Amino acid sequence: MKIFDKNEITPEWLYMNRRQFLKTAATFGAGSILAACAPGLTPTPEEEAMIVGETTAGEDVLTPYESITNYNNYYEFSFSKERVAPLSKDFKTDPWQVEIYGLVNNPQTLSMADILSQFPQEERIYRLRCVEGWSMVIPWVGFSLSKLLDVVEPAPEAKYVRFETLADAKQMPGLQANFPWPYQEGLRLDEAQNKLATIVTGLYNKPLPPQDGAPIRLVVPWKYGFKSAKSLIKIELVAEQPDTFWNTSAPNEYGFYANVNPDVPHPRWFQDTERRIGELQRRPTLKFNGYEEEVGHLYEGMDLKTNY
Ligand SMILES: Nc1nc2c(c(=O)[nH]1)N[C@H]1C(S)=C(S)[C@@H](COP(=O)(O)O)O[C@H]1N2
Ligand SMILES: [Mo]
Repeated sequence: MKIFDKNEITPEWLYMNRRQFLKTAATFGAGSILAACAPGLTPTPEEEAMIVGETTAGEDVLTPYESITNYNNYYEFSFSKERVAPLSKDFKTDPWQVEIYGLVNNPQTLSMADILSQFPQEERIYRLRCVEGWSMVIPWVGFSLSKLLDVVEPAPEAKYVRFETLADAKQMPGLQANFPWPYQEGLRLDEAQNKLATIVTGLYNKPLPPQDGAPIRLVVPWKYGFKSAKSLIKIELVAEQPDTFWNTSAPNEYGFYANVNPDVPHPRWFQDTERRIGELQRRPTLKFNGYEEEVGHLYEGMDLKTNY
């Protein structure tokens, strides 16, 4: 499967010394650096060891592949993070189609081959902050959701985007639990059009493994991890704020916006600090997960305590 195109390397990369890049990306995360991707730009095991060795609290370093792929929230498979990888290893991701429809002028049903050939894929290193209080730094491969929205041309009445993910009881033992399946998420249209909202197809320069949402998922780096819906099958443009899985399951605990916010505690735990996977000490949680510069304007004038 072709996921990368050598021609997609962004120019900054070409001039940046490889080690310097890895360090910079590791230190600043990537609101600032949308790292382009090319074969060979993923750290070698040796380089990875080096980066991990440089970890000091407060810095961002890439979370190892092993941790990203063995500590997963994916309730369709299991509620236990360690059980998701083994239970999903035979998950069938081919053939796969994503339907993009609703209040649009040009609806599309795209296969993975269509998506990979029509949208240039790039590496994007983002922090992922789960509402449970842990975080990772993940080198995703993907492209801005806005590119997909441009193709379908949202109609003027479209105000929100609804994301629906696969619910296949034959493959997903977790569906036996009494929850409002399928897993659904939503974004306001302008949030969905922000360039940080990413459609992800890969991880560490490899196709996305099942436990991380193969073959295609959403990643919204400034919101709690549950907004980043895995294994997408439908993207619908709608007029009203859509129901979401968590909002329906526990409305007082999970709001629609779910922006990372150290000042708004979850009813059952604080949100002002987090534990970066691989580190022992907690670190302060940053507003909008550190991406305020890129997304803060979307919420001007809104009370973020009531719109949690
Ligand atoms: N379909 C689906 N998507 C999902 C979830 C899920 O249970 N089902 N869990 C969410 C939560 S709570 C988090 S923290 C992230 C975890 O992504 P990761 O396992 O790739 O780190 O996926 C999100 N996307
Ligand atoms: Mo989460």
